[in-house]
Amino acid sequence: MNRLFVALDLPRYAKDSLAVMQQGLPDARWVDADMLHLTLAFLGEVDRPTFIDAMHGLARVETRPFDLELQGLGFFPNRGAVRQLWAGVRPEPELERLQRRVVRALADIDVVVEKRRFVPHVTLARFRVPPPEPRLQAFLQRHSLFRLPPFPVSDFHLYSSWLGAGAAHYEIEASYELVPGLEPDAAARR
Ligand code: 2AM
Repeated sequence: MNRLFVALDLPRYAKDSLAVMQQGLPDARWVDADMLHLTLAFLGEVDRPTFIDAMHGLARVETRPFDLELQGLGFFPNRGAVRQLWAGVRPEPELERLQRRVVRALADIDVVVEKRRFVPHVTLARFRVPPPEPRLQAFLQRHSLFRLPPFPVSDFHLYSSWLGAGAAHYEIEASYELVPGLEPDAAARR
């Protein structure tokens, strides 16, 4: 069995800029800078034939390259004890379209991913014990203006995830180019 997910990788400067923020919250399990990514779909544990089907199915996803801008911070859940801290994304229709097509391509091979609304984010830290409220507020205030220059997204990846004793380790299994020059109207119909 393989634990799989589909995600965007981030350029080096974005990972490095996010890593600068990864301090100042007690009991945070910070995601290793090299592992930072934006998840489009989580497949979970799948068997080998499904893995192969997913690899081929994702190759049929067609969307145009786009620019992505990371901005703002948020938490999951947004009410109650904080479990996850993340960097947000400026709304980008092409990203939403890509995510829908990835989910559809997976549905075509009978892989059903979570039905929850897509909230694009880059997880920075997870918490077993939520940080004290004043520390959280101080952290938010310090980074209230967080925003990175946009960067081009020209591909997405199928990742496998290895949960060891320490932090999770992710590996790219397959990569898929986004296709420039797709007619906006034709793209919108799909
Ligand atoms: P995250 O982006 O919110 O951290 C590998 O675990 C990736 O798949 C992580 O980026 C994680 O989300 C995402 N993911 C989505 N749903 C998940 C789930 N139910 N269990 C574990 N990871 C999930």
